[in-house]
Amino acid sequence: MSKSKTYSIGLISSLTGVKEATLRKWESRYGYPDPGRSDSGRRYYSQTHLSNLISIKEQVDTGIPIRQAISNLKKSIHPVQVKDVADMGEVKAYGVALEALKAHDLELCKSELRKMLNRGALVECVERSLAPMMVEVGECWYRGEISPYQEHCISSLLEMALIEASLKKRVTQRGRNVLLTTPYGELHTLGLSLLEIVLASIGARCLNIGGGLSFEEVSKAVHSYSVEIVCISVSLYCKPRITFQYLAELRNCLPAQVELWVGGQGINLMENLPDGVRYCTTVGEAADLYSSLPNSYRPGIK
Ligand code: B12
Repeated sequence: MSKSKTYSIGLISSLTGVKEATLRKWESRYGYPDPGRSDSGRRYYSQTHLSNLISIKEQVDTGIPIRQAISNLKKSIHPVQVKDVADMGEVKAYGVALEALKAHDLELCKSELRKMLNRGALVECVERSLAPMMVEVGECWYRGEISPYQEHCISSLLEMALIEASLKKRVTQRGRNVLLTTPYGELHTLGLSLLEIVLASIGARCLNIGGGLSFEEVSKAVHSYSVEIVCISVSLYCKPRITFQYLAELRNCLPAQVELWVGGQGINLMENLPDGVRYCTTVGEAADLYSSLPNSYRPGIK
């Protein structure tokens, strides 16, 4: 049977900044969060719990009493589309790569990444193997199975494997100009690289400017390269309120005809998005959207 992505109480506490004891207290006093229990009685939390708890914590931080924050949540219809990060029951393709990383066998790790990228459809590989693998890397670090330097190693091995694969799979890029970046100060750029390889494979002319630039810089790049679509990747590191502000300001700087798409796990933590910003739950969805844009939509390309 397939099983959705779940989080332990420790990981939930680290991701939300709410102490484990406080989570248990809220549960017994206010009935929320309402985690599932494993056979051995350990609490496990869903992606929905994670996004709701981030929202509760934000409200509490602004002085709203916890009882009210929880009742607000129960009353509200949560507009965020919560997706399961991966169907962990089926995702096995990256197992060897992770074991090789843990055993310091970087050659094996590298060749496994290459194999994954050469096997089957690219979108499937990204969505079912590579992105879930990186999420699992985070959990391995959390459980103390790998050190931060190993997280850095696998990130750069994956970047290299993606570059190699995109050189091999190169198709003629006659499509739209797409700029890829992350919000200001955000250095989690692998989501961009994964999106880039998929969009480039269907002809998009991708300009991946990496992460951490201000929206003024992004906006300058958009003008200089006649960009038609701006893609922003938002990781769990991004604070929802700051990301909202960034996206709203960026939207304001961009010409109206330029599409602004967002994706990444961090979007699941946001209650809403500014007007004119489109959420793509997966790289596959972005590829479909890209292919469905009307031809008449295109502004002049340099
Ligand atoms: C790899 C990694 C790093 C690497 C990043 C390397 C790189 N080049 O990206 C390194 C080691 C550098 C790093 C640094 C840090 N990290 Co880090 N990192 C991770 C890790 C393990 C994986 C991130 C990742 O690549 N995810 C996979 C992405 C690709 O998946 P995804 O978001 O679901 O995206 C998919 C789709 O949504 C789509 N997509 C993504 N974006 C977009 C955009 C559009 C438009 C579309 C259409 C689609 C799309 O494509 C993907 C494929 O399907 C996460 C763990 C986690 N659970 O995320 C921690 C994590 C994000 N990091 C974390 C932290 C704390 C840090 C550091 C602060 C650590 C430190 N003390 O220095 C720094 C922060 C750096 C910064 N300023 O940004 C925390 C954040 C928690 C928090 N609430 O703050 C996490 C969650 C780890 C944890 N469990 O605590 N990190």
